[in-house]
Amino acid sequence: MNTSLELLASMLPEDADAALIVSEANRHYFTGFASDAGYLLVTKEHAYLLADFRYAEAAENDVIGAEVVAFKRLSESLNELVRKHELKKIALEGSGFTINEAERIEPMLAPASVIKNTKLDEAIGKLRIVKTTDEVEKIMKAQRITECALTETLPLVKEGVTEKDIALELEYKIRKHGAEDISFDLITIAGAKTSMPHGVPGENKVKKGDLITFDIGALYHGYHSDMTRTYAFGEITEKQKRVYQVVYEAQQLGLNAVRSGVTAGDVDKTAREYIYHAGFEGCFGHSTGHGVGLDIHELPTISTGNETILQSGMVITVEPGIYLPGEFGVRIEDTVVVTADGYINLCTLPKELTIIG
Ligand SMILES: [Mn+2]
Repeated sequence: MNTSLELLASMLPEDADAALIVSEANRHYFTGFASDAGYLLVTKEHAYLLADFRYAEAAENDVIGAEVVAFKRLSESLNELVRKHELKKIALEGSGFTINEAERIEPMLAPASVIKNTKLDEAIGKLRIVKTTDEVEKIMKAQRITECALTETLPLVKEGVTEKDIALELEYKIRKHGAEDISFDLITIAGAKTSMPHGVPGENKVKKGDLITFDIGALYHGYHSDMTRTYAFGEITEKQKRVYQVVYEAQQLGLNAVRSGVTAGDVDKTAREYIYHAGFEGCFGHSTGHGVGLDIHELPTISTGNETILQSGMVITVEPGIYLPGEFGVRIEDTVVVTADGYINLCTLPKELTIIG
């Protein structure tokens, strides 16, 4: 077994003698192997990655720390392993199995019974919440790719270009720079649409006086990056400038609050209160941030009252915003690694109000 599998084996919920994992992110996390389908069975001493014909050869090449079982009939292979290791209770990955899949898999594990609760997921969550150096490097690489792509795309943003054009150009450049995919559907929105935190790029054309929001990221070796910048296209109003300044300061204050030992809620509170006290209560309706890794949104959530204590090695975003429906919105987001006395910012593009076009 590799280190992460050994840790999981030592953290199995006390009543379980094995775990069955199905989600793509967790299979990837524990075996280093990315695939659309498969099952990972982890006992206290052994780990098996069960792959069907489509993935068996690639799995043999890439899986680290688990024995690859190329199965023809899942029920037969699973049952063989249950009997070989005399398994009695197998914890299912609650967030990975749908109810239907759990119903289907349960009889395949007989005579072992299954445990369906949140304990296994909590154990895995504890492992994944702190990133290894290798994971941080992949997120950083994804971020570098994103920054190159954005830097090359900004000069192409001209009056009359559509939001969709910008998104497509960015996606092309992100992939061209070596990402296997974009991190999520890129958000490149302009003008009044920026008041929608997750607006979808459409046929809306960029015009002078718009704010343009770029919430973008790349996927690199399974790891996501996440960054938001809001730029002014041409001259903007005093009100737009003021809102930008408040978000800019709130984001910096939020970052300043980050260090190991503080709670996630503390970081949220710092950014949120600044925005509310500046007169924008009710205009910041989402959490201040979230963890980033094999999933774009992971633990810890940087939200109101969350008492999760930040630890060195966590990778989180700090992304406050102000949204004025029908007018405009501003969000600024960095992804940072938590350290003992602060953070390392993985995002290096400037945040001072910048006029493009
Ligand atoms: Mn984000």
